[in-house]
Amino acid sequence: MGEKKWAEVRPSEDYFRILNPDGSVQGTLPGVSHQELLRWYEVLVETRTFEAMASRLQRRGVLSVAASSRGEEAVGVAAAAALQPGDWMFPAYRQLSAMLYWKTPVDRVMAGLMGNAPEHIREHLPLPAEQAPTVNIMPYPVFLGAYVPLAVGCALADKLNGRKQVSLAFVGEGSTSEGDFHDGLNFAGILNTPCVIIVQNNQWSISVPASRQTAAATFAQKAVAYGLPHERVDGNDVFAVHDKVKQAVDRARAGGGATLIEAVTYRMLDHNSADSSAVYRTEDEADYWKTLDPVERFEKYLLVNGILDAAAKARIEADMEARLREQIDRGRAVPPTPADSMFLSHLHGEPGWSERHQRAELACELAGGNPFMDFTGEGLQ
Ligand SMILES: Cc1ncc(C[n+]2csc(CCOP(=O)(O)OP(=O)(O)O)c2C)c(N)n1
Ligand SMILES: [Mg+2]
Repeated sequence: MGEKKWAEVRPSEDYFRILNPDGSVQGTLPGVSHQELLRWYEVLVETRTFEAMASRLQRRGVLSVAASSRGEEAVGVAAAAALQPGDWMFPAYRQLSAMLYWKTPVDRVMAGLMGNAPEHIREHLPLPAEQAPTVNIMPYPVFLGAYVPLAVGCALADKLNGRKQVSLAFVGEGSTSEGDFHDGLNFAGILNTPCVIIVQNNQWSISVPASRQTAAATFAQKAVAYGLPHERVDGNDVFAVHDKVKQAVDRARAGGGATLIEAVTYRMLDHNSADSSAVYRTEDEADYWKTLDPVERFEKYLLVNGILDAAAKARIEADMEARLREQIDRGRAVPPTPADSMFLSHLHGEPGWSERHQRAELACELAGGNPFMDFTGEGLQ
């Protein structure tokens, strides 16, 4: 790409904010107890620490790929905290903080990152019912945007069955260019489904900046075309995110239908460990966003208001590393999922030609061959 880099067009700051970057407050704080705020803080530290550890493990070859939500962690935790037990959550790969808020076990997360199948993980890391997350957390599909119609359909099922549950989905701003996003929002509007869709606008979709993703001034305004209410919040402000998501969740639960919320934030690191953002974006951009760091901002607030002190902060950080190491080791101890389990768990009936072909390819690879170069086609007959 040489000298050519996309220039990030800094997003308009015409959004809802409560917590300023210096830790001071403007407007009214949502009513959240100090104990709950400390829980948010612990989840933020847990997310940041785990992702840093996972990144180190990726460099050592333990994980083949690792993605980070650094700089975006406030969106997940503050939105997830607006849910109630029994609700549904549809996260993508950058909402670890939302999953950890509802106590997704880290050993299972780790075993998943190692490439293990869910049913294999469940077998090797059993979870007593009383320790399971009380919010229903869906595994994320790799195909972007798919969570939106899934969440809308889930919300429709709850509505038709008279259940007072809400579905919360997260989608990256790049994924709003997928048809699924629009199909889902259209149904959400027409069918008045109890769901909240959050566009986590981190300014980048791998190497494509948000300004090249849409000609619309904001992602929030896309809701207008579907007849849905919308909000645009500072995604690096836990209070702003929580306030607006809570209102939307409460309205959905009361029969008021869906809401689209754009959370404006920034992907501080590479897209994932297979990417190098230095090729396509500039350092001064990252320097600017560093001044808006969501965790440091919230920490300042907690320290200044005496909710957290230096000793408690040090203790939380120290305990976190030790606790996570133990859980990561448990996840790593899960033996690899037998490769042919993909045929056993997900395919049914008599094997057709493509399954026979794939089984033969796998056998070739397991025997040390290269299925693309060495495969002669046995198994196809
Ligand atoms: C349907 C589909 N197209 C392309 C991809 C490849 N892909 C994976 S992540 C990504 C970028 C997504 O950007 P965004 O939605 O903004 O989410 P972010 O990574 O910034 O959190 C792409 C194109 C995919 N997984 N699914
Ligand atoms: Mg993005």
